[in-house]
Amino acid sequence: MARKALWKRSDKFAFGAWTVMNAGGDPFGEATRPQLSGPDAVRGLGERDVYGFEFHDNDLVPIGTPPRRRDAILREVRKIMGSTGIKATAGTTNLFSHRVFKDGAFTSHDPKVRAYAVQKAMAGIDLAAELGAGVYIFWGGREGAEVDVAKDPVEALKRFREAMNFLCAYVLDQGYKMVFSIEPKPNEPRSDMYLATAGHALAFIATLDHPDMAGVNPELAHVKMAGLNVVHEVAQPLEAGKLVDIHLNAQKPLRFDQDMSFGADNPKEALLVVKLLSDYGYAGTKAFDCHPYRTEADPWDFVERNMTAYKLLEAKVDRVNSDARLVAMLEELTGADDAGLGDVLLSYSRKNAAKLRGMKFDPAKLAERRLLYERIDQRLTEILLGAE
Ligand code: GCO
Ligand code: MN
Repeated sequence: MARKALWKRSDKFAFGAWTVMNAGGDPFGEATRPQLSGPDAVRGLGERDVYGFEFHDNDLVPIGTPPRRRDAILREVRKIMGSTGIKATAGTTNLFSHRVFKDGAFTSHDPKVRAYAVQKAMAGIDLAAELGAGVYIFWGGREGAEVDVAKDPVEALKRFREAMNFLCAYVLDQGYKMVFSIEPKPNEPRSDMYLATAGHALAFIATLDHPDMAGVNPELAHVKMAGLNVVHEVAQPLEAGKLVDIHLNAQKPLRFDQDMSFGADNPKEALLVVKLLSDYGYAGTKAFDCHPYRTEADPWDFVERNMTAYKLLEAKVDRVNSDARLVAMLEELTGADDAGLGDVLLSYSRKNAAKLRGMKFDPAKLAERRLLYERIDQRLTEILLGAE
């Protein structure tokens, strides 16, 4: 891309190393571009002023790597981090590729598989700590079912919780500065997965031994696969103080996991996600989890377009927030006259309840208030399309 880069490291963009390591293979066809190694992926991202990378244990250290080779890979990655300035922002465990996890990892029926999964996660956590990653992601890729009669979902959640509790205690015991992040997904690769949305994950986190140690990284494409609202999916953990990371991408609703670049499908929706993060001062990393089109020869245009899209949308958010017509319409909408209400709705007390009971309302009159949604939505569309 000839254009001057719009992003800076301080934007805190990250990419999964696996996004650029994706070589274009899909369930129907072979790879279409060369396979990058983990260190090469990190180097390529670092050279493009990306703030951070996220990684699975096996993106850097394949299963079965002897300890000396592992340490040599880590030295190489640290060197790349030093020379390019990129940081390791989040680690995670690959608990889905190996056939041992064909029926789940933490939720497998087989206690030996569960133990292997927890052992693998412990080693992944060590790796993440060694590289300085402050977030550790749990995406339950194989935690689900095709045959519900064969796996009790209550028991499965209990097993998931046992694993998370064990690993939280491990992190505390090691003295690592790390928070866990659950990444929800409704389906794919399993027919149905546990912890399908941010709401499921938040409810589950509240049941952990150390709920303060865990948050959520919603992924836009995941919730769209279920036909749900991406802005709401991000808002729920944000409002709960639990948004510890985010996976940005795009997806047409109700389809297979397309993992398209941020903004590629629905720019208005992408704009509203950026607006949410920016209006509420989200300070964590903004990670892109998608992959280049299979037709690409290398992943670098893909990397640049995702960050460029975010920055262009961010500039639009400033336009939206300072647009006099839009601001005036929103103020009219949200600044309803509450004279006489006082603090009656702020909290329950017998006094407030008595006051509320005695109030007179005229619902027909209240219903007369104009709600300029057509104009508001149109104004947003106009700003997005670059109209004056
Ligand atoms: C997917 C997921 C993964 C996870 C990754 C880290 O649908 O494949 O989004 O890419 O984000 O495994 O948890
Ligand atoms: Mn993801």
